Amino acid sequence: MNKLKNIQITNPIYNVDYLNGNIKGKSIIKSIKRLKDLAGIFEDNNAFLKLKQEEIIYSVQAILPVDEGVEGGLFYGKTILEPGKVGNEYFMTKGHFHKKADRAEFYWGILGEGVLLLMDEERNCWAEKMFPGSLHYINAFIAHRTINTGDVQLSFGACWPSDAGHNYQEIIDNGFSARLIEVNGKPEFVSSQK
Ligand code: S6P
Ligand code: ZN
Repeated sequence: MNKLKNIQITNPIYNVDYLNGNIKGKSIIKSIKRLKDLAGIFEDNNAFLKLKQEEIIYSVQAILPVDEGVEGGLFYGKTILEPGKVGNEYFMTKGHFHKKADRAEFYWGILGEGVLLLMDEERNCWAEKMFPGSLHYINAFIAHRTINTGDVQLSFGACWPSDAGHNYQEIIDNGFSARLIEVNGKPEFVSSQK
């Protein structure tokens, strides 16, 4: 047996804190969405305007090991979505199709409880429950949005192809065809024109 002294065992470039999903390591990017960045996505605009526009609704940490748009790489992210409502509609992410619409994605629940709202290109919606340990395969051509239905932060992880990109415009223009609102303390879907 020949000893291979030139192969070192090094520490990984990235680490994940398994208690809260926080990512640690080189060049991790962070983006924040405040209420004012979500204008037009909630149904009740009067209720929207009464809330503090600077309030942080969600933040995303992400590892982008290759440039956005490069084919063959993967991105890894963690989102924290605050609890709260605009009128009776739960706080939610903007939601998107992928720009390269044939790209899929994984989500997994880390902390809190919520709902993953999914919609196909014919605007049919369905939803999956999110909780610590839930795992969600988001197929290609499916729009995805997360909704915090709990009283504490909803944290979840995501992994998606580096060339997927984001098509937010379709959702800004037409929304999802369903909205999740609180009725008698419980989440209920209602139809949405936008
Ligand atoms: C990226 C992945 C997530 C979301 C994040 C915020 O493909 O789906 O990291 O970007 O949860 O949601 P949104 O809809 O504002 O991008
Ligand atoms: Zn996505």
